[in-house]
Amino acid sequence: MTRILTVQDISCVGQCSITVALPIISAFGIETSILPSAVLSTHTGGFKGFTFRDLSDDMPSIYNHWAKEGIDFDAIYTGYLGNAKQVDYILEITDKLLKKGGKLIVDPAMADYGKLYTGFDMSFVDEMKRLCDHADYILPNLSEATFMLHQPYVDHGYDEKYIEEVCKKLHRSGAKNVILTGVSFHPDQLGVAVYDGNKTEYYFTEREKRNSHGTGDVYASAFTGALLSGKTAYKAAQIAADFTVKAIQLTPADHWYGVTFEKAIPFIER
Ligand code: PXL
Repeated sequence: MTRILTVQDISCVGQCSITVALPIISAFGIETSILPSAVLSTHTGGFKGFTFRDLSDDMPSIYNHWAKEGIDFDAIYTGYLGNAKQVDYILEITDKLLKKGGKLIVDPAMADYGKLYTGFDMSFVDEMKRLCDHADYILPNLSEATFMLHQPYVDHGYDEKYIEEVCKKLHRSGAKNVILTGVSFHPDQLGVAVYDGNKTEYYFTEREKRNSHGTGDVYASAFTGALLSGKTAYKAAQIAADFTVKAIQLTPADHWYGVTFEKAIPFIER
């Protein structure tokens, strides 16, 4: 039985991070253990006065207990982190608890639309980049990728050469496979570039007209579930894109803080 560990926050309300990862990865029939990076009353994208408890100090005792119990994982999938010092903890977990041949999947969840999420700065970005340099798969959106490369964010008007250069730079500094989301060469389309160190493959869907919160987490969770089910990275990227689009389509217009991905789960290609 495949068992993975996901490291990201618990946003108690908000349809993101762990509350999204658990049901989606479970839908692929994969056991998912959690290591919460922080507990927030809501996510940070539009709610005011949210609570935030950084769980960094609890992490070592949690994973040291797992080490004593002989618990290990087929993959480790990380998302939103509560503090830059968690990068070292994740690298230690990878070293101690990731099975031989297991995969480290990093979604550097920290920015969107050219802006860092509330609470993050460039020193956090540089630490997240260091984590990405150790990963088998990274899933940055274009904002996160350009922040990590210290390049200006460009939201349209670029070409394939530009996208491939972004992927190559991230690959050159260590990430083995780059799944770059939020790529668009045409206003009506949105897609993903999948770079494995040799070739770049693209997958596009019709662009949904609204901006939705939490879709990066829906995407990365579905990618992880599909990849760990034995799909290729390209096929997993495609399954995750189709699922995310379906989730957006099934979200009522007045539902502002997330996507109702729950309704799309029966449509996941497995
Ligand atoms: O969806 C990414 C995410 C995860 N966790 C928290 C967030 C966000 C995005 O804003 O605020 C706490």
